[in-house]
Amino acid sequence: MKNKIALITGATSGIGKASALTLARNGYSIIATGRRADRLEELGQELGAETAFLPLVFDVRDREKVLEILGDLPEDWKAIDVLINNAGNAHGMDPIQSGDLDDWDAMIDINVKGLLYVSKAIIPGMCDRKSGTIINIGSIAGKEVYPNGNVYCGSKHAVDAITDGMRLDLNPFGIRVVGIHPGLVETEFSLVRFKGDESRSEKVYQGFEPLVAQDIADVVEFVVTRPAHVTIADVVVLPTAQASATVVKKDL
Ligand code: NDP
Ligand code: 8X3
Repeated sequence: MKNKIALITGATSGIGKASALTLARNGYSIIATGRRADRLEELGQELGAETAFLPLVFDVRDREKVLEILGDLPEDWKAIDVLINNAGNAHGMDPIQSGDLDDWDAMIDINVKGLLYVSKAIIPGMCDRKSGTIINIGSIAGKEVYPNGNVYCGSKHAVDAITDGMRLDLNPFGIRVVGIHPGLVETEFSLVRFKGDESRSEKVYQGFEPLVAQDIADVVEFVVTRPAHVTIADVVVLPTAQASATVVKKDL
């Protein structure tokens, strides 16, 4: 039988990469995207020869490129069963009065508009086939707002609302739409947020046991292995030390 196909955006690190490796272990053929071609090549090597692998290098902000590349997939790769809209990051963590416009553009353009461009390219095929699973990676920042989180939280609240909207509109087509909303996961996320400042990013995860990318990939695995009549619609996943976006029990 032909393998199912999963497309994972932002598979060059963190949650996306762990999800790609996990779905490959579940027999999926993998389309992995990101801007760093060398990282996608490494992922291909980790996946090994037994996994069919299609790496695609593009920036999700580039609307024309997204539509061109995803609109022209090789014939064998067109029937995508699982789309994981994962590419995203926070940029900066400043109060609203001194926030950087470039950071705001990046978060809205990547986390919200990028997710929409990719979805626009993939959803019509799922509608034609009347099947598919879309997993949008939101955040606890899409359920709550925390000080200095302003625009990142706004972008993830948008992801939460768009996920609910997709579920409503795609209901006639039997497409499953899932929101996964992690709390603190130790990945490259904080390094990006703090623009490569390792001492600042490491502090985010000190004094408690954060989630790791595989914890979220495990949820992805659970979601896609449910029978077709089951949609895990909305999941918040927190480290046990975290009770909310702002309450984290730290032993420092
Ligand atoms: P990482 O920084 O480790 O991974 C981010 C991924 O997104 C990378 O593969 C990166 O690829 C990709 N990406 C970023 N910008 C772009 C872009 N413009 N175009 C294409 N790809 C892009 O972080 P995480 O794994 O933690 O983040 C994954 C998702 O999880 C994000 O949406 C994030 O908001 C969310 N999240 C993370 C949490 C955390 O605490 N870590 C908690 C809650 C949600 P490349 O740089 O190669 O383009
Ligand atoms: C990432 C988790 O708490 O840094 O979305 O916003 S948090």
